[in-house]
Amino acid sequence: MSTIFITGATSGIGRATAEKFLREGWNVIAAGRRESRLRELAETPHAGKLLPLVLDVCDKAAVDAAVAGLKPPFAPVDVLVNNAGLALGVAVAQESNADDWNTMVDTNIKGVLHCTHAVLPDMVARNTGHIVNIGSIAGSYAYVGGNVYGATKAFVEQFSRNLRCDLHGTDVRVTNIEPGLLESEFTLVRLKGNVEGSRKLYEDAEPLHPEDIAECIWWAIQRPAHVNICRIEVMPVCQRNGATQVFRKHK
Ligand code: NDP
Ligand code: 8X3
Repeated sequence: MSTIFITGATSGIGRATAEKFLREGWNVIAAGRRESRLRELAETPHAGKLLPLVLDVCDKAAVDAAVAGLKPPFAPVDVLVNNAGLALGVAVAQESNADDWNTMVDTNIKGVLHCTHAVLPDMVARNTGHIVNIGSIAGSYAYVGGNVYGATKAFVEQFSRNLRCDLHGTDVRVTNIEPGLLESEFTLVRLKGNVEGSRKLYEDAEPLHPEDIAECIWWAIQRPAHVNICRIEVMPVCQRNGATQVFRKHK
């Protein structure tokens, strides 16, 4: 395997993964909407094997055209990392913004579908390949304000399971990695630019770093060809799952 297509490579986990695979000598297709960030990535060491790709994963026609237009050494795609994603807002469902819900569905669900649909037939035809999805612990554990974000990540896990069923009998592998608290631009995006709010979430804690997940991706891909790592749940030591909540009426 030598060519990896990473969505959301302009920041956080995606960028750390692009840098890791560039260091390891892979051909890296780094996709994201912010061209300036892709230019920055192109200036990092080992960037000789980088193909920066301005791409919105919500745009199916653009995804199809981008994949169809790939040429060696950036084709065929050996590994797809469906990492692009976001949470928007922390409001409870009954007070949420419907546009935010739609954007999360379009990005975290439809974006994963568009990219997977574009690369999968060729992987099956070559009988090799690896789809790595980035889910979240929010797909398994409910929390207040997690409503649609968590539900999109539950979709990612079930889609990963169903993909493995459909691919049974081929050598194409599917892995879902589910991080917990991780410091990146994720919270800045979720809080719509509230720098102080983002800082507070990570304050006095030791969250995961994007590089921790890049290492998980690398490890899952490097297993022998007969081994499929199905699911990896990763949390920082400072984070634990809460118990179910009991709301008590104040008398
Ligand atoms: P960042 O905000 O740092 O990175 C998100 C990336 O997604 C950016 O590169 C952004 O690029 C890209 N992106 C967003 N929307 C689109 C789009 N429509 N088309 C293409 N790219 C898009 O966050 P993280 O690195 O933390 O998040 C990466 C993934 O990890 C997400 O799926 C997130 O849900 C998941 N995750 C994050 C956790 C955390 O605590 N941080 C924990 C668990 C999972 P651009 O804006 O340039 O398009
Ligand atoms: C991000 C993790 O717990 O903030 O996927 O939803 S959490």
